[in-house]
Amino acid sequence: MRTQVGIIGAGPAGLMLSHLLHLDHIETVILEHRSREEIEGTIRAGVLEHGTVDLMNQLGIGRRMMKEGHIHHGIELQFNGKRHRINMHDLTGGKDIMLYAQHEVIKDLVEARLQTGGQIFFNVKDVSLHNIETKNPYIQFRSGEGEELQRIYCDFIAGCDGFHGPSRKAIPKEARQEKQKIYPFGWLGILAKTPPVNSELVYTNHEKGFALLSTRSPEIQRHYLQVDPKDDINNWSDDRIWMELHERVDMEDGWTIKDGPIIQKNIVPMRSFVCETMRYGNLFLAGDAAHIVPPTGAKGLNLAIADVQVLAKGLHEYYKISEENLLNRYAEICLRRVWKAQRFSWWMTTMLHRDYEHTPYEQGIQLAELDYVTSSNHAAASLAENYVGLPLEINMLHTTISS
Ligand code: FAS
Ligand code: PHB
Repeated sequence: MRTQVGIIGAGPAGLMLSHLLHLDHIETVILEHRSREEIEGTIRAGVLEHGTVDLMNQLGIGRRMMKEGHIHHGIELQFNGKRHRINMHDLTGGKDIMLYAQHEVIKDLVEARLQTGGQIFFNVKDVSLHNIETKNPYIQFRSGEGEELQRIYCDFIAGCDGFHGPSRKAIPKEARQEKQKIYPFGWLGILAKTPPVNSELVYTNHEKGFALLSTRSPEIQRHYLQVDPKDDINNWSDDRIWMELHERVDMEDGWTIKDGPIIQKNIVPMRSFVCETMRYGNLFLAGDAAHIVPPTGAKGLNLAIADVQVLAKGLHEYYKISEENLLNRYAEICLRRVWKAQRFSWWMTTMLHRDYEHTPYEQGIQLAELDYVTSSNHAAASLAENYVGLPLEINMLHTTISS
């Protein structure tokens, strides 16, 4: 089998890349080791930057998002029992975010790919990458359990297989520049059948730990609690979860969180990770395969989408005008955005989570940071512009190349 771009992973990065290249008449094949139902049922991200929303609409795949998603103009920060609104819309000259679940984005992208003849192999096994240093790499895989090994020869391989996928590991260790920070806390996330608890997201710093109140629909809410990442979810009964949420987010003015049936709960660890070797030969890494941010800044999904826009443009110029400059600068261009998102996600995480190793002095600094961000328009504007999404360098690059 042969194609132009072999893509490993049908997450937001792999599916969006495949669709962008399809619209540019560049052939792709996606290999995904889970089933369609599984990838369309994975509960993860919930916040889309304005740039991601614009792209979905530009590509004609935003209809359901605009119908079922919720535009939010701001977020709220809560500490010392008081709420403070960050009016992102006004602070950024009219930019907003969209609450639309990642698995809904996946459904829209899979449908768009399959409706336009996209090739997605689900449930593949034993995926491995070969000859990635050469101009003729190939991906080996089985189309199912016990099936014979097959090869897809391609010009380029896009490793969009997340943090635990084979692509990054195919790059020799000595050639990989990896930088990481592991946080001493994790998130317990729940889906609950209750009405919305607030019109915007609420990020809470509390002495017992961080809490985040988010939403999915008028019937389903998404909330998170800071917990020990090594804790077992079975130690967390629904009653204990609600008791902890009430303690952290209920306010002195009598506001209290609405509780109800919890339909899903899990604990995820938190890390910041960057593999600066986003290109190795004809292998390109995108999304979580190359970088992980703690979800406090709501950046992971949006970074994955930003990476593949840069890659799609580089491949456009390679195939359409035999220009390799952008492909050669892929890692450099993506890493500028990745490191800014790393900084913002690390900053939001350290400002809002309780680190029990912190001295009373460090706790004082943390609260001063929150006080400054919620009382200075300049500081609030910096948070807002990062949260709604920084401008995509690629658009600025475009002008320079054509002029
Ligand atoms: P993904 O991990 O999504 O996709 C990789 C795909 O590759 C998967 O489908 C996987 O099955 C497949 N794959 C793996 N190994 C393979 C193999 N060997 N062969 C074939 N296929 C293989 N981000 C935000 O922007 N906003 C948020 O609000 C947010 N909240 C989050 C909350 C939680 C609890 C978590 C865990 C993450 C959150 N994120 C958030 C981050 C998250 O959304 C990721 O950044 C995003 O899924 C990255 O997309 P991809 O890079 O496409 O990787
Ligand atoms: C979510 O809705 O899942 C969500 C929102 C904001 C975050 C992380 C997750 O920072």
